[in-house]
Amino acid sequence: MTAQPAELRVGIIGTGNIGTAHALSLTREVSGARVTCVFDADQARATAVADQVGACVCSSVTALIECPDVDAVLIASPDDLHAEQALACLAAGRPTLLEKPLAPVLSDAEAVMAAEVALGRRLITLGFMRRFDPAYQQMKAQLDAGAVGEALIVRNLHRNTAAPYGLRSVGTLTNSAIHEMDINRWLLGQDYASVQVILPKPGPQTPPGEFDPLLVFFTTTSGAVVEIEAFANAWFGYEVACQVVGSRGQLDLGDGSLLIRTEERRRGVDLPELWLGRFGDAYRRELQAWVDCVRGLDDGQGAATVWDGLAATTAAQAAARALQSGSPEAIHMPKRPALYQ
Ligand code: ISE
Repeated sequence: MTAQPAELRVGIIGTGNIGTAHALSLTREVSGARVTCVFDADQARATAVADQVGACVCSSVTALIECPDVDAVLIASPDDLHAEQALACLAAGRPTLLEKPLAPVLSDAEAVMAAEVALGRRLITLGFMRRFDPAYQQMKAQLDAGAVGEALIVRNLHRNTAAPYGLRSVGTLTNSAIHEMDINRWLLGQDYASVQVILPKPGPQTPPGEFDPLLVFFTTTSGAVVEIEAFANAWFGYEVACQVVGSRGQLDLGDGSLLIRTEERRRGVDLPELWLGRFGDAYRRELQAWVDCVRGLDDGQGAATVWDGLAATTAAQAAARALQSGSPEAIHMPKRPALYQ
């Protein structure tokens, strides 16, 4: 019987909602790994998580990345810190699971990709966890098998109960709808060619000068249209749905159990308040796949790479331009480096 590789010692940067969820999942659900160090700018929050999982608290991001008791790093910090922390992990040669987005700003995303290409090996996995959601995986399998013919239209719905982290309109694109920008590339196996943003009537919770909900329309390189309703302050529950209209049929993914969704009247089951309710299994499967890959037990196929992160940020930035300009914006992807073929 071949010897199992040593248990993976994981350091976690960021102990907010998702960082805490990952720490508990790695400790209680995922095999082959344990959390040895955590860091958060809020030391009290870091200490509370460390106490729950039996880890130490590092005094800085650098101390965690360089800690001799850390083999791999999970970055769950605020979006605008992702690029610099990913660069530090690459410099230290640390395998890294980086929560989405790669970076809100395209130049930062490009800098991370340039550093990983220069290193000559893929160390970073992007945390686009919907790729591990069984329902999305079934939808992709049906599409790949031609069950509904060629995809013509994809309609996505992504509602939050309240704007996470106080996101404003552009943040809804670079932090929230970026899930749809990745998962639709993955579902269809295509890149985007253009994007346009339509502004519906703002909802009652929309801050002055902001736009919520947003309707985002991408065209793909094959001419399919990908529509995203991104509603950050929906207040009637967290919900993600996806409908593919094909040349010979239709696929529907979603909770599907609610027929009336207003706060006064509900039929079916209550919707979760947060994404952890809908995608808890996807996050756990994503973590297990990452741990198995870093330990050499899995080839990591299917997980999002830095290239996927760059493609999503490219799409989000083009959508942000379209939001500002009110006109369609072309999308041009750079040449795909051999490291990501
Ligand atoms: C959050 O950061 C997530 O990743 C959730 O999956 C998403 O639904 C939410 O809109 C984001 O803000």
